[in-house]
Amino acid sequence: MKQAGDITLHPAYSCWMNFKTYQKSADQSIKKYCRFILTKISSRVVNTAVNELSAAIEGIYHIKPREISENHDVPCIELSIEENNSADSNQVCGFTIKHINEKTTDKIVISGTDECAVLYGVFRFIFSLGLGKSIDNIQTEQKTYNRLRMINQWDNLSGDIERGYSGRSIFYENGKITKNYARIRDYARLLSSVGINHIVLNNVNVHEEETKFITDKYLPELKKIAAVFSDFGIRILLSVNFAAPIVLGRLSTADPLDKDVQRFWHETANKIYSYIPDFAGFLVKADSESSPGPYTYGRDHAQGANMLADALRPHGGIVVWRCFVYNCHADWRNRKLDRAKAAYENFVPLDGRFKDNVVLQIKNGPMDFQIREPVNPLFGSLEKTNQVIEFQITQEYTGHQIDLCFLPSLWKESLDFDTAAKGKNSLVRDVVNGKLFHTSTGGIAGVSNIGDSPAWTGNPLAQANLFGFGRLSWDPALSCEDIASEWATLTFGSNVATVEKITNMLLRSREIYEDYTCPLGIGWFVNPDSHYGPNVDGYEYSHWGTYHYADLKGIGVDRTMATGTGFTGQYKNENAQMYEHIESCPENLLLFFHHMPYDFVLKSGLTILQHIYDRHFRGVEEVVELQKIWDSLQDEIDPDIFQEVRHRFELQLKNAIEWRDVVNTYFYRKTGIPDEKGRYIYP
Ligand code: GCV
Repeated sequence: MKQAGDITLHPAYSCWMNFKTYQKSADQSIKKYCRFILTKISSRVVNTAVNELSAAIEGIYHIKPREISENHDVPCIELSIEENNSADSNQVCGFTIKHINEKTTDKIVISGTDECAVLYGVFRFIFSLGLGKSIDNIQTEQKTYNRLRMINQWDNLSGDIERGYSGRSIFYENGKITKNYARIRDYARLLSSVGINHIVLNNVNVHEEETKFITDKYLPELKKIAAVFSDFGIRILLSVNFAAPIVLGRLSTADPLDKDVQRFWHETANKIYSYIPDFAGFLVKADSESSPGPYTYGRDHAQGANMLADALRPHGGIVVWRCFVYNCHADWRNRKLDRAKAAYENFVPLDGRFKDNVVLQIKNGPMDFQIREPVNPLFGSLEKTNQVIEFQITQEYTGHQIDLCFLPSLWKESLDFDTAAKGKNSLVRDVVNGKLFHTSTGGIAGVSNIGDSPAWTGNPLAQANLFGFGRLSWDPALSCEDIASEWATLTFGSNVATVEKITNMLLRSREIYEDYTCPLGIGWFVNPDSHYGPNVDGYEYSHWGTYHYADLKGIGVDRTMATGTGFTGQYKNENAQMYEHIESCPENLLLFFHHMPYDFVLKSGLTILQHIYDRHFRGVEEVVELQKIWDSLQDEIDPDIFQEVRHRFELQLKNAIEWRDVVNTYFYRKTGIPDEKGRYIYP
């Protein structure tokens, strides 16, 4: 029974599945099928599907459907597994929704390749009601693009979330695993509704106590959480500490070639599977930002990952091994050093050496989740290695869920990038799903943006990023427009003008954020540690020089083969040439690849300096516009959500003004070059 003050009553809690909103959109032509749910399958996930369907029908049409297992020739919704495919474990997960109307039969059939696919089909059907589809246009056939559609929680046992901006962890509290199963269940439901099928439950930075997650001390509790996710077709992984054999006090080494170390991991895997039979595997951050790894023992990352893979193999588990490995920063004394080159240099030599149950997890860009980066050149360069692309849903460098920043715009750019690895149309999305190089598995991973805030994501509009991540991981060919408008309709109802306004705000937001922060691909103007707000020279790794090399005359990093770090050479021919030359380098990445004089004239006819000034002014003006559009929606949006978002826009405007002032003043002081419009400092 829900009580007043119950967080589940908060208007933003149900996210894109608010059936009160759906009531207004749902088409009446479907109602007659909703009295009966016919299914002959009995499984936990299909039970979930039946329950979800019943709850939706009740919430939308106020009908309590009856579950039947025999066909009584009454209009109904039937759930089934497609017969030919159910035994084929390599079958790509997919579902169809059909309307069958012949002789005595008039029903909607939702059939899937397996039980999880049935659940996805049911959620899609429920979305269709929220989108106002009628019986005439409800039919669809969908197959997922990616086997791995994975969320990474950066939650710590303390209840803190690394780079979390939505409150505390829903999984951990004060050094304990919570028993917050109802909330965790609601999260599982949200994730499953957009097609997520894996979740890593703890931070990739594994601290001492979390290292014990793989022991009897924590496995009984983790097993319960795994069971909640399992009901929604989601398998769990754990981040593990490569040095666990030492930290747990069993051995004096973590050397992957040591027999005792290998035995330790085999025994550990056996133990984990005895608790959690559908455990999916390990996520590992090794030799990165103080995490231990195989380099300590003179071994390489293939040896490290394969040792863990061998331990998991008997149980069908995988090792997801991160490529975020670097050991240098910007250095004014040696400008040939380049952190951007590190992932490629560490991993390309190992291509072909990873076991087939190892998947490399590669950040979308070569640096670290900046507002604009080129695609990581590892994509297209690893031909014999399973890969997933890692995105950050949480807004570490993109506004902390205070500022509006619709990230599918950024992710699409990476997924649609043509690596040219096998000629034209060698898209990143086909590299990671395994199609291009015929690798056995792959997909998309995203660092979660949720916490215990009533709206899950702090800013209710940041829910669009979680939704968009799920939708893209299911189908990366979807357009940002479709994702944004679908989310807006499901969340706020089908009023066309409202949906258009919100869709528009979302689609513009990434560029607006870029305008008032770091234009032209330069990045790294942020405050140290927090990574929010401007501090042009302040990034924490600026001991030997800033990442932007701004001096009296110019700004940017020369990453060319001819005179710079040589990073451009990590791309395949056409792309290497495109980035190498100033004329062909996309302007929005110009300063990522080239050190340029401030008075260089861009295609717009403006100098770089003028462009930086103008964009910072424009960014602020655009935030004011976003505010106005939001204000115009006051009568359309739930008052609590409206005020919450309104408050965030006030903070965003403050932030944008600060960015404009700090950045423009910095360059004014630095360059002393007069601005043509006399606009160094605004009134
Ligand atoms: C989990 C960046 C972040 C760190 C994060 C790291 C990573 O450096 O600032 O908080 O650590 O990326 O992705 O491992």
